Amino acid sequence: METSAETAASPGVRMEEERAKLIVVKPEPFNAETPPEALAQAQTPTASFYVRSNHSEPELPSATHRVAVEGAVEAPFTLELAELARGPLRSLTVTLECAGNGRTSMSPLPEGEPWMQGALGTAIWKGVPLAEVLTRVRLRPEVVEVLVEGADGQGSKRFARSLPVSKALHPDTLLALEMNGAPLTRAHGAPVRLIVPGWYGMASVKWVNRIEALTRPFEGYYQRERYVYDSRDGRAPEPVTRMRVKSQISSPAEGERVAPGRVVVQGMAWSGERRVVQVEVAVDGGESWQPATLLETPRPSAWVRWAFTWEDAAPGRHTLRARATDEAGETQPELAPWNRLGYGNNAVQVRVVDVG
Ligand SMILES: Nc1nc2c(c(=O)[nH]1)N[C@H]1C(S)=C(S)[C@@H](COP(=O)(O)O)O[C@H]1N2
Ligand SMILES: [Mo]
Repeated sequence: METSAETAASPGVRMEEERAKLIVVKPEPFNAETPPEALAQAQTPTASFYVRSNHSEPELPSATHRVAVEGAVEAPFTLELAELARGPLRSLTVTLECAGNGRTSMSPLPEGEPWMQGALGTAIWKGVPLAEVLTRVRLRPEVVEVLVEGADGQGSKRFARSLPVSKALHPDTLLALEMNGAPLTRAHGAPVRLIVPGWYGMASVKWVNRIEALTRPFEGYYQRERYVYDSRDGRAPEPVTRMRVKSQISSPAEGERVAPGRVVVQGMAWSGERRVVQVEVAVDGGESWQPATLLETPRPSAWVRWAFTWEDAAPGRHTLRARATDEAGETQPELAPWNRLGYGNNAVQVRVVDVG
């Protein structure tokens, strides 16, 4: 491949431009939120899609990068990306939410990155089902989990996560090569990342380096010390897995002043691998919840957008709240269970709106 000085310089410039479209939470390792105006779109543009990285971003050579597939398998092999790109390829619209999204509204404030509500985004991911690769290596019957390791972090802090065999073999669990119709960017895991639809973002390992079939549950740092609900009440910490049912108001925006009369309230709602079946809106506190309209056919693992017409908004300050319910009947709580690391905050949010 030819690399001129000009093309070698442009990725850096592009990265600067892209980072300007995010709200920086930490410059290094780079962590940033999706800005509210980008969350108002059906799909989140890559340049505005939140970035959550526990370590500095590795720069992997996309042309020569390989993924070892090994462990308790009959036929281990080393996967070349060109081979992976030949498919079978699948494209899926998937919402990713960081488990720590909304942490700053938990009380007492837990430790961890101070995410507001922007560690969230929806993209179209294209890749090969992990199941294709696992079928090829032939898992031994005693395999209980599949470990996927990233190329970031050192020693025991190497970023690695395991999945139960059933989730690893699910046809929607992808080794993704593309995001929103273009090759993955470095920040989002180039050249190959896992996408685990319906689970909080930590499961979707970026910069995949190695895949290992395990005969015992994985006990690594990012499996046992992080991404666990530790309620500190003496019970064993529970692993963080699927995204809890949640909704968000995108319009009116925070601090926006709206004209009196008819106000269209819009937002989105999602719930792990489940479909959202209902969104309700309450104006001015209390228990008077009214149904919103779902604007799309709800799909599993992706947010659905909704709208609600607020008739006769009177001058003055008002509050708006949205509450989603999924097909299993699970509804957002007023207060999410507190936990030491501040994960899974799906509490109903309050939007304050000034009318007039
Ligand atoms: N290798 C690696 N993969 C990772 C992480 C990481 O730190 N290292 N962070 C995880 C977390 S916590 C989240 S929320 C998602 C974020 O994906 P994004 O940065 O593409 O939005 O990546 C996950 N995959
Ligand atoms: Mo995360």
